Amino acid sequence: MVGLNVLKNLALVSLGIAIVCLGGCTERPTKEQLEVWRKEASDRNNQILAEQGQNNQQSAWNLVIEGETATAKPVTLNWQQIKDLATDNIDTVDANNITTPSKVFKFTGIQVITLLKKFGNLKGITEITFICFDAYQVTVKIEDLLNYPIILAVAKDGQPIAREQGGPIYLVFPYTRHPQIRKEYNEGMWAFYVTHIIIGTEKPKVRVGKREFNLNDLDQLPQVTLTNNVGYRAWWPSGKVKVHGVRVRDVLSLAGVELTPTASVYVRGKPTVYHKISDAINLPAKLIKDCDILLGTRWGDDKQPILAKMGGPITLAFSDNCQAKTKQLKWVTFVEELTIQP
Ligand SMILES: Nc1nc2c(c(=O)[nH]1)N[C@H]1C(S)=C(S)[C@@H](COP(=O)(O)O)O[C@H]1N2
Ligand SMILES: [Mo]
Repeated sequence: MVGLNVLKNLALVSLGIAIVCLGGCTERPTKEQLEVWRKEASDRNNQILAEQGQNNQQSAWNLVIEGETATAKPVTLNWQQIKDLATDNIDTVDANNITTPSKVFKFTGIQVITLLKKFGNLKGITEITFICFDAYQVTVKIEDLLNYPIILAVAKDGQPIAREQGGPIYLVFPYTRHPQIRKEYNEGMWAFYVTHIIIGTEKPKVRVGKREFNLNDLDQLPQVTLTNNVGYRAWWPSGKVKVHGVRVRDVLSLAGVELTPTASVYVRGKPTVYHKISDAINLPAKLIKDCDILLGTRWGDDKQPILAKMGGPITLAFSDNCQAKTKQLKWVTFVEELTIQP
């Protein structure tokens, strides 16, 4: 899976080169230019491979617990702390084991409800969202976490869980003992490489340099609505939806940032993948100037908050007015910060 991502990214790098010249180039690139591009692609490739190496280190894995009612600061558990808490066992089939679907494994991990009670406050909360390394996310009802031993597993039959089997932290549902939960939680809910647990939905907040803006601050800026298909897989209704929010351009002005023509803005969301150079969403100054790129804060006709199960409270959204230029870019979930690259 990770290997495939690398290939996809590499493919995009070379595609990028091709696309640049399809419509726009009047002259063919020089040999020197081609060599520069080749070197850029190769450097980037090496960087991606180095990062993959780091990410595969189970001992470097953290689990963050935060949200609406989490303790004042997010809790970050390191691998040792996670292992010390992993004392719950459940015997179940593995929904993603296609070759031997009825084989029962012993999964060892931490019951989610135990973690939540220890590090959070569940008052008024109905849902918990799990964010994965690759920006995949799933949401589970508190009620079900209370009724069934749903665990974050770190071992399978006594062995660490391999990355391609969902490790190092894999969300496991007790299918064998409670087959009825299959209906609500299918194999797609078995989240691989979990990195964050979000209790309810956080309050909207975005940092730009030393400034931090809350929803009230963002609401002072011109409000924009776009109607579009959502650029990622999560709970959203299918088809076109309204996303309301503010332009990245206006948020930068509010922070007093003036972009030079060669600058770009890196949109940092919670999922780890957006912190990796290979998948980081980096918006060139020209794109920010020419296109409506939004920090979405509400959605739908009645301007509902964007819940965690939808990647909220703040999500990056591209308007159709720049479709050709932004088609390759992913919407970013759980946006927390804009950083400027001069
Ligand atoms: N982190 C992460 N977990 C995930 C997914 C994913 O893309 N990322 N896909 C889900 C889905 S839809 C299924 S069917 C199973 C198996 O996904 P795979 O076929 O992409 O391996 O994992 C689930 N868990
Ligand atoms: Mo799936």
